[in-house]
Amino acid sequence: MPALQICYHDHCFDGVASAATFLRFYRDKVRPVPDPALKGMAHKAGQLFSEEAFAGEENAVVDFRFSRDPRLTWWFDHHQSAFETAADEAAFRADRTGRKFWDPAAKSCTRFLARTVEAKFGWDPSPLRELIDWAEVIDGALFPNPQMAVTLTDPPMQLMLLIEATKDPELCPRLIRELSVRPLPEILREPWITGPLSPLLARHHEVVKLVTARIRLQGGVATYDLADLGVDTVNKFIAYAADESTIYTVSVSRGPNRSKISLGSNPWRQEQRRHNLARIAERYGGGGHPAVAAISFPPDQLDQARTAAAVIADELRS
Ligand SMILES: [Mn+2]
Repeated sequence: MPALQICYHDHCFDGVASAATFLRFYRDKVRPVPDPALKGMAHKAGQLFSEEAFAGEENAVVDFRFSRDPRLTWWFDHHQSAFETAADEAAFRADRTGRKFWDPAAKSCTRFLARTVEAKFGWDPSPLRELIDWAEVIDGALFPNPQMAVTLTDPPMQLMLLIEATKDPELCPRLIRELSVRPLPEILREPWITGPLSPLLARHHEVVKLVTARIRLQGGVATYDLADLGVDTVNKFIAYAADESTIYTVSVSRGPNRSKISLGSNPWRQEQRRHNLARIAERYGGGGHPAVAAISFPPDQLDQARTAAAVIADELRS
């Protein structure tokens, strides 16, 4: 049994950064575990936590949903849709361990976690400063303009792409271990990062062109369907870079494990957002944040996903 197991939001910069930050904190302030187990978690239709999710002596979940399982000992999240049921939320509210934390107003789980354990346990976040700051920028979409989020000229933005697009199951766990002990800029120069990045960057620039060509903008809502591409995650900002008058995006994609609707709102036009996207997604069993959310369908229910996407796009136009 591993002394510590960390479940984190997989293929997400904030999920990876939260896991690295938690690992550093845990070793600095709780106990120096040599070899934690790291488990990437994905949203999907149906049961999220398998039996192996809580296989450690201590089990942490970061940037991902709450679980009532008594084996869960640490939890940090900032998703509005953190609780699958009212009973889960009641269990969180009744928790007296002082080790489970939720702030749906936090821009990133990473900075929320860092400032929480700094205040409650006297942890020093300064060795991970760059990582924490970039997680806040990326997960909070605090970019100065949509071009920065689409051209990916900054190395940490390229790392975001690598984390989102990699098919190597060892890459995120390795990153978490390295980011917990070394500064971000140093890791960004490593060949095991720059090597796999170059084909992904080339592919990214192709996808940007392809998505831009497919976008249909109507009534402030950009819709596009990428189900034929077989990609689970596509850069969220392409539509805003393509036409800055876009207020919402509704896209359909299909990865190996799910068909997915992604809902977004223009970070540079939040004053025009009239809908809570997490609430809309929750009606279909999905979730997220007021400004960005997603709905997972079983992989064979692409038609249902497309129908629901059309209904939601109409609702956002009204
Ligand atoms: Mn997050």
